[in-house]
Amino acid sequence: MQKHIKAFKRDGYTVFEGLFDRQTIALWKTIFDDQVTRQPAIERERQPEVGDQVVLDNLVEREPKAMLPAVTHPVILDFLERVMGPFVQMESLRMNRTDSVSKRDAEVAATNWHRDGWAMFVGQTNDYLPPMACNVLTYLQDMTDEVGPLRVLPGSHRGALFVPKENLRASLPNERWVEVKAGDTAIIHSCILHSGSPNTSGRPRFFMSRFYTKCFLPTRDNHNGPNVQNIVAEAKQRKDRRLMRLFGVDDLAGSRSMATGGEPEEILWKRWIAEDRAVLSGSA
Ligand SMILES: O=C(O)CCC(=O)C(=O)O
Repeated sequence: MQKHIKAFKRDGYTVFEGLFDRQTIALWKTIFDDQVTRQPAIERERQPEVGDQVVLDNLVEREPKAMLPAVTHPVILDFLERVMGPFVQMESLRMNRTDSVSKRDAEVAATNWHRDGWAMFVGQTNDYLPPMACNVLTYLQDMTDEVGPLRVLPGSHRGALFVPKENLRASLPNERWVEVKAGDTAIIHSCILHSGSPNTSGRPRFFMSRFYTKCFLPTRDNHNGPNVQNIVAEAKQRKDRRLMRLFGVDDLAGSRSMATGGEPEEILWKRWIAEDRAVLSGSA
């Protein structure tokens, strides 16, 4: 864990290898194919030069049994609590399918350099600041050059690096390609500059994104549906604060946010994480 935290603070991202197995990946693809026939996809502009995208959201509500484990994986949550404190909420769970384009049509190197939501304080300091949000990206196929790897600018979560409009689809000096295998999971600080790459593999390019924010921020996924509310009700019964918080229920967020006068945040975070664990095991 320590090596991931070090890499994340230094580079703005880290990769956990082999977090999800081939069977799970196959299940997610089946769910995508099924859900795409049942729910309207999020509207995306056509992008013939990088491949059209279909994006599905609200997937925990739609497929709770299969999707909850994708969101609650303990390695992911343990890591996020270390870098965000025990304030981790699932803001949205999205699956994305990008069509393949011919190499001739793929006129750009990058799909779009950007920072993710809640990229606060960029340009104000060169120091590392804890994220308000993290994007957890699991790719559903090996990310070869043809499939179109995730590109990142390591270190751009600190400092004042901005990409001029004319370069938003260019290959940039200092970019790094995150070459992961199916089931590997990249966790990125929402302030890091990153982009996908066009898919020229001849097959669809799939990834799952879970966007986690501090639990007092608004969400794009709707957590008020019956399935998510059942998860919350069961979590309340078990006093599983971490699970309740994932869907925005945290009675302690207010008082904890006001307790930072006496000790550095990270020390308080460790204590609160231990408190939450003790409450959970005490309720067994
Ligand atoms: O397509 C990718 O690999 C990157 C996805 C991305 O940029 C995002 O989810 O914000």
